[in-house]
Amino acid sequence: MTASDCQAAIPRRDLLLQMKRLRALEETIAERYPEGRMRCPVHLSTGQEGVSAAVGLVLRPTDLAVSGHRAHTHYLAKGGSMPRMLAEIYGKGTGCSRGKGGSMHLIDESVGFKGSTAIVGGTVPVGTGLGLSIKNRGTDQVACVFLGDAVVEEGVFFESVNFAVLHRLPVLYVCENNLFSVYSPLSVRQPPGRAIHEMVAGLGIRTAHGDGNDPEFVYTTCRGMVDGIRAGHGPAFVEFATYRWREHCGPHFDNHIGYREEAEYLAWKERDPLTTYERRLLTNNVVTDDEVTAMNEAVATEVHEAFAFAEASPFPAPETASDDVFSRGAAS
Ligand SMILES: Cc1ncc(C[n+]2csc(CCOP(=O)(O)OP(=O)(O)O)c2C)c(N)n1
Repeated sequence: MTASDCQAAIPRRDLLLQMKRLRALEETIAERYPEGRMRCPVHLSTGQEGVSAAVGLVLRPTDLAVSGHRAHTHYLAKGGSMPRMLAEIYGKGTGCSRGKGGSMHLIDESVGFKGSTAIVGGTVPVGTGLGLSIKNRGTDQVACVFLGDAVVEEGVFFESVNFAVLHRLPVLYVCENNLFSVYSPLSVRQPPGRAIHEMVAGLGIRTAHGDGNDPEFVYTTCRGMVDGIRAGHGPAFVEFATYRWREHCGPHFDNHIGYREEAEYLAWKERDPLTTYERRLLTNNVVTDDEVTAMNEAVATEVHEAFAFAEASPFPAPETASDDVFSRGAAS
């Protein structure tokens, strides 16, 4: 494949459309959260959509993925159902986890989204194990592990990546470095001058890094890594710089509380992955104004219908409270 073939293969309109879907959904959740009907904590990804949209378009429907607490956009980008995700956040029985998981525990095996959990780093060994099962079954699937920068501060991350390298597992680790773990910047968590991708490269894994707000960069980087994984070259770790706009958990903005500067947020907002990419595609005549308008309308309708579905769905029946719930304990 020549460089120009590769350029031509970038699904530019899909990248834009997908980012619009993710943005509209997250922002509508933020807008409607105060209504009090979404009764679980929400960790929104507004500002970080470039990574999810691009990785989702690189992965195939048959590939597998896991994520953490900030999972909405990963789930949707992997092909998850917007109505069923919203129903989950509303605690309804039609939710993707039947109303028992909430925002942080999304799962949909029909699209290969094998789960998300609030335990930081908790799904890294799960995704690595998925890679082992793929290898044992001999398919050309890839297991994708979405993680935040704080995950590389968990011991299980290193054990898992070491195992993946040792066994050449088909795993893509996607690190969205948004600079913060809740209110703690990287500067109080890592020594000066340390780059996450450099530290992880020490484990012998192929790495790449760069601008997570440039969806084409994320797409081509991950495309190259995933092609290599499918060709049997073993796992890869990619780190993308990005920024969460809203508070760590919840629908509000919290720059005023002092853990980060308003100016830093505004600088990242200038580099909004969605509006900058839309401008770029318009300028380069990849899309027209009319097409953008049509996309906006389609997305608004999709989000509206997803909320209507979630609102209209019933809560799980009380007698199903113990269904699909597993616990370990002494047999009675
Ligand atoms: C094992 C564990 N330690 C601490 C927490 C509390 N906690 C929840 S989210 C979070 C920060 C995670 O940061 P990162 O992984 O970078 O993702 P981000 O929230 O920035 O998207 C922490 C420390 C937790 N849930 N699990």
